[in-house]
Amino acid sequence: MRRLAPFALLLLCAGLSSAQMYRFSVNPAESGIDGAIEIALNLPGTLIGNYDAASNPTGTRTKPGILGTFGSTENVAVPVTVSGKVGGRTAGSLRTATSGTFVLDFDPAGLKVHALALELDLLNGQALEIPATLSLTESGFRTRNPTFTYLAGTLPIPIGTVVLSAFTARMGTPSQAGTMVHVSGNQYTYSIVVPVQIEATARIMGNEVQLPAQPFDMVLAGVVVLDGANASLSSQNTFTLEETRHPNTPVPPMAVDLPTFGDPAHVVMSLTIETQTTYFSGTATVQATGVRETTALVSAAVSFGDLGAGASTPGPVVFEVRQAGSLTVLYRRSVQLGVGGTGAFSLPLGAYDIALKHSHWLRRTLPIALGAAGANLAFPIVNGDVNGDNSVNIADYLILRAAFGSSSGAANWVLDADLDHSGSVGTNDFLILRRNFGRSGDR
Ligand SMILES: [Ca+2]
Ligand SMILES: [Ca+2]
Repeated sequence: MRRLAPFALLLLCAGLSSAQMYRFSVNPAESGIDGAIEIALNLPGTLIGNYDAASNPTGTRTKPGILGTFGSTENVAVPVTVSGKVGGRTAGSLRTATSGTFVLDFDPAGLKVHALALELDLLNGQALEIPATLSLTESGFRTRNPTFTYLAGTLPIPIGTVVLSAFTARMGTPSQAGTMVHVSGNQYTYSIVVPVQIEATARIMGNEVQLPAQPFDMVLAGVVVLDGANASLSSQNTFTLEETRHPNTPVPPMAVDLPTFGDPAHVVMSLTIETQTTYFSGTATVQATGVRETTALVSAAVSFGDLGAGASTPGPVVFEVRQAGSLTVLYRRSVQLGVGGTGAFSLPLGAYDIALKHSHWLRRTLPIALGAAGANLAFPIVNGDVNGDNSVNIADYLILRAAFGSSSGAANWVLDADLDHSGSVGTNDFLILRRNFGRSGDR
């Protein structure tokens, strides 16, 4: 067996050396979205006059109800609901240029492609004005400075347009492998699904509102030419996203002027995004050029602390590749470890911190300076973090205690309380937790 080892290693290297990693830059002149976006929102909350006895004594005051007294310093919050739509569903109403970068790792021999990083500015630095209609539903209230009575009902908020000031797609979790098909020469067709978070910031009447991130499976599919040091890639696909979420995210207080018969009433709204329905549809076109990265192999040996002797290797595990000395994640590599907890992945040469946090083990973060010769990393990881918050403490103990004696299928079974992967939660799991009690993982 020993004599086979160098040969096996050679095969491993041969297999991996066919990987070709390119960093692509999107050409905004030829890339963009042609489609439509509509964000429908329902935001319950309150409004209150901007009066302040000390700093704004002549400000607007508010009080719920249309009858009764209104003291000379009274300023009472009024329950309201703001609802409406930003944008619309007319095809072609959204036309944007896209810029950004992404890294793809091609394996022309295995006909597989992985996405390592993706960061797109879907507006290419331009703010986008989108028509918006918002209305305010209330059950009757009065104002002073100016004096006005709003009868129960719905009134339009004079908002005009919303400015989409940021609209980005950023890769989150690692992508599954995509596919490649050889066409001719160094030309391939390819297709890969990249899980991204879409983030949007809207400026509504001068107030910046960060909308809750929307997960989206972005498809890159088209033709790629891998030409040694350089690559060129095209992608075109149609997509439709329609999803309703209930983020219950509070919005920072917004100053709004409400119409009266005379001067407007100056109020501050405190709202929560209760319901957000996003419709995003169209054709996305990407033209990008790539520069080949010089890569080397990172070999990792993960020792899962206190894993039972008969248990199989957990995984796949996700290595977070961070900028050296920072928490900024550059890549996430999902690796199915072999027997004994070893695995390998390629990275561009450079300095990084590599972090591993797997289920109920604590995070371990190791610095590497990756040169052409590659690097070997040993990850001994500490067991006992039942709830996955990167510390072993009383919270983990309480979950383990509630699951004590259970096995898979039982009502009180908790998978991550089975610290030794024996199939049940028992004394040995308790001893592991006790031994590591009080420990925390790396950042
Ligand atoms: Ca914990
Ligand atoms: Ca167990």
